[in-house]
Amino acid sequence: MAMQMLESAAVSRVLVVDDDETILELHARVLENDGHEVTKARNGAAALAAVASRKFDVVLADLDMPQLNGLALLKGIRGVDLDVPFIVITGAPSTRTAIEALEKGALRYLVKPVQFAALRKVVTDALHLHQIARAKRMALDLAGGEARLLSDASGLSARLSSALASCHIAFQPIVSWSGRRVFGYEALLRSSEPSLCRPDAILDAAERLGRIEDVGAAVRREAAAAFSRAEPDVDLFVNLHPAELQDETLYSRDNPLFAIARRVVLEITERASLSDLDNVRERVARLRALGYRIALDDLGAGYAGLTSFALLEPEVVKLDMSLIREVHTSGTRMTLARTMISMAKELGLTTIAEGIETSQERDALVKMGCDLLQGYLFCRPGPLPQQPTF
Ligand code: G
Ligand code: MN
Repeated sequence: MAMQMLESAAVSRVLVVDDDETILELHARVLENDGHEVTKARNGAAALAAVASRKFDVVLADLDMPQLNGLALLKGIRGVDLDVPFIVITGAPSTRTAIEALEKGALRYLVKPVQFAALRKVVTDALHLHQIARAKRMALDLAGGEARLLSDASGLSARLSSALASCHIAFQPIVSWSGRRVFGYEALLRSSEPSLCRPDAILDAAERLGRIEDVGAAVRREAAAAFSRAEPDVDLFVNLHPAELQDETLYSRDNPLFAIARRVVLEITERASLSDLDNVRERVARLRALGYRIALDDLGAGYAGLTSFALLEPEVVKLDMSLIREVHTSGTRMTLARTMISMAKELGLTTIAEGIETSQERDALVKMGCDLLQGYLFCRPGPLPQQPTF
């Protein structure tokens, strides 16, 4: 997208969608008289086809249409264009769907019969806002904030669906240093959707959309399928977002991980709060009864206090890589890591140190009594089978 294109709002292409032929012609005529280039679509499917073949500056769509209604159309359009302003026209202004359309990313809604002056003003305003949206995107592009490039809920939702459809699992070995062998693998979510390829971006989107359960289901499905290529005696470590504890399918025998539950350690991060979830202890007990073990992930990087220990009673703790980095030269980190490792041992917990990048970090941790190690020094996350270097 060239910068010059931003400055000229001269040629404006408007897509008008309505199943009512009379209104369609009327609205198109009004906008054409204002100099806009208008494309007419008589239903949602025709509108989607139009959007797929060319760019528009504004979409004006009826909300109540048979088959593909205005809301579904908005969602479809966000799959190909994240920024085009979408204006809905409704015959029933107070309906839930009109409000929902705004929540999903529609810019405005107009009530039938639409006053021509109002129609012309809304479209002109939308054209200006479209220029701003495009400029913002370029600015964000320059700044490199990929997660923020996603705009409204419909755009984000379309990208999340695409990310989950194209997701796969990368496996990173957790090694036993004394045994020079693989102890287990952490399953890490990856996706080929460019705007959402890192797990934190995917989770951020899923949190905003209330779709954490979709992410969990995809991870379990892909991890269980790919783990069949692992050695028979190693464990599988799977990250679990705390909100997934509310998802009944997690406890089901249809959970793809259920068949290997005794080999599965569910990692729950200390970074997210457990306090707004109900019955955490009871839910964790149900998971244990099914054979799963629990690891407290990112220890040392999340909430202070002992709530997570109290609620989860983990079998395993994973020291966050912020503590591991340069642990051999930083007196503070060394003291903290040593304390955590030896206290965990006293409590009968298994400790894993993650994010190890250098042999000095490795040697310092081994000396402190931590035998289970994970990090780029041994192996990058990737497809199975994996061959760490010792
Ligand atoms: O929060 P959690 O511990 O699940 O995150 C693990 C993440 O850390 C993964 O995305 C993985 O790719 C990354 N990772 C694994 N090993 C290393 C490492 O040695 N150094 C760094 N910087 N990142 C790592
Ligand atoms: Mn983890």
